[in-house]
Amino acid sequence: RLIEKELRQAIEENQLSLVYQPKADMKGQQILGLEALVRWNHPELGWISPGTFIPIAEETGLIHPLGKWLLHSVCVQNRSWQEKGLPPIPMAVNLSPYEIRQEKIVEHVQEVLAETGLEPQWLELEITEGSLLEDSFATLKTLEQLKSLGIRIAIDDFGTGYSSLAYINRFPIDALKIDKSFVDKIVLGAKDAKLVDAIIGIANIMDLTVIAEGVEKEEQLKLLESFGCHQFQGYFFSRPLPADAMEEMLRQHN
Ligand code: G
Ligand code: G
Ligand code: MN
Ligand code: NA
Repeated sequence: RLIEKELRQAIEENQLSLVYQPKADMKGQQILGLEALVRWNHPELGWISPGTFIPIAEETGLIHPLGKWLLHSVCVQNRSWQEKGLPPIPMAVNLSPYEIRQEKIVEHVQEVLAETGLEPQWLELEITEGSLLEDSFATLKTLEQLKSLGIRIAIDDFGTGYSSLAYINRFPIDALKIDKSFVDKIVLGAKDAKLVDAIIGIANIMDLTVIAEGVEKEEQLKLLESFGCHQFQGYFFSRPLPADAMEEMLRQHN
């Protein structure tokens, strides 16, 4: 397929770039982490959304070289900001379920950490709730090995799948990210708000960091704060930004 060839070329010819979205404390004063998100600027077609090309990368196996490039780039960027004297913060990379199921993933992460010299505590992997469902024994073993490298693991999009609290107990998780679709529905008194309140309560008991995604309004933030949520991401604080703009923001906030 044409798009497959183009994507292969994009990976080789550096048409892919990264943007970074901050995770802030509930007062919106401090940046406590970043999530890296991939972007593709095609020379003729312009910007292509990861929602379009990630599934193609997954189908064609290109997700593996793409994922390796992503991990490497994020670790290099984080290392570079630390060397410039910015306060160290964890940076998260989204891991496709296809990457978790690949046997060599632990080796790859280990290699990238060694190559870049980034301390593992500053790398976080976001995995979707859905990827815990399939072949969950193998996934459990992989996550345990990744965890033993010293990196952080977050469950992404929590609330879109089975939202099983059993995952929290079973898998070596540091953080839970409450999906935007949930955040959108929380208004005072709504049933969904009560559910989010309860999830945050349990996550707190389990000593997990809870991060709300896609926060766009102050009312959502206030409600989430009252539920005991720790951090948030969303346009209300900042859109994802290219590295130079993100660096500027880090200097101002931290
Ligand atoms: O950044 P944006 O909202 O356009 O992303 C759309 C979708 O693509 C989201 O589901 C997001 O998780 C996914 N995505 C964005 N960047 C990456 C990435 O670097 N790796 C993977 N596997 N998925 C990504
Ligand atoms: O699947 P994942 O959670 O990794 O995807 C995150 C996506 O959500 C990113 O593509 C990012 O651009 C998008 N996003 C982040 N904050 C907001 C927000 O406040 N509103 C909307 N509509 N999208 C957001
Ligand atoms: Mn994510
Ligand atoms: Na999400």
